[in-house]
Amino acid sequence: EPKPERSIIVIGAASCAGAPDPGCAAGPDALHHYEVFHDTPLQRVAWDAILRVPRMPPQAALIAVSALNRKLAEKVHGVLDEGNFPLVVGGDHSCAIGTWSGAQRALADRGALGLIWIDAHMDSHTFDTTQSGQLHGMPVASLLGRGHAALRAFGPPLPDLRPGDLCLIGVRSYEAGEAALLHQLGVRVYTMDEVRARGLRAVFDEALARVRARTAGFGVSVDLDALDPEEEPGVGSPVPGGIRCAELAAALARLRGDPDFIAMEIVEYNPYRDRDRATADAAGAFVEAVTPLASKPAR
Ligand code: EXY
Ligand code: MN
Ligand code: MN
Ligand code: MN
Repeated sequence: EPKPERSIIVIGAASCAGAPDPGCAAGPDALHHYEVFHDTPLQRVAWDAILRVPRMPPQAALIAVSALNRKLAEKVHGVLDEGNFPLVVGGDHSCAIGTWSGAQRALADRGALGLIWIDAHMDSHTFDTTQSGQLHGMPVASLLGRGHAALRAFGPPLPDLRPGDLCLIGVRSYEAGEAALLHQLGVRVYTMDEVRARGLRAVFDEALARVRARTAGFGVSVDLDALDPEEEPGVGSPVPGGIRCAELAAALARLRGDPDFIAMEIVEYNPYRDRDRATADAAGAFVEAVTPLASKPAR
């Protein structure tokens, strides 16, 4: 008989330890308060990690973020092993190390993980190239195996994310060091200029083909600062220009129910910078886009 519909299990990662701006630690609570996700059989809020200490010195942040990501990886792995769909809600983007390590661990014996990373930034700094020292600028380098040892030092060694299984979409703010790393590794970066020239749909379809080609499953990491801060200002690191919410929601809706689409992440929501809940509404549109239609909650 048909497989039972997967439940979306919302996992809060309320941490700002990887970012200069503490506002995003309130992200999960605010989105839950705004009823962006619903307590229905298809959407359950399962776990909320709190790490609300802003502006830690780098060494302390490293320890704190690594501890949070260890728990987050276990949580994501468990949700996938139950046959459900983890939706991680940040918090700053350093939580991605936990989210996608957990996904890799769940896939381990079946194959590699593919990842589409939607972001105004590259998040690909190492400790050698970063200028800010902020950990939310490093998760991609870490997942590619170039991160600080302390960020990956949990559980049995994981395979690195393979450069050919990763695509970035929406990039319009980065530094030379991280661009050089992605270029050297051959990671496909679809800049915001390319998205504007070709349209998000064409870029998204091409990225999908890439992250599916040689993997056992793939995920999507949505940094809300990929959107246009004119429309959705509620993020920690806004950059002018950006992806239109409706276009991204339409792209995500095409993934609904796709068995190879195994997890999603929505991060960097800063409620204190939001205006008329526009950014919270965008996050809600992305959650709805991937939520199975059966028993859709009445809004
Ligand atoms: N590239 C800059 C840095 O490394 O500090 C800005 C990083 C912003 C990261 C946000 C989560 O995308
Ligand atoms: Mn990011
Ligand atoms: Mn397992
Ligand atoms: Mn970003």
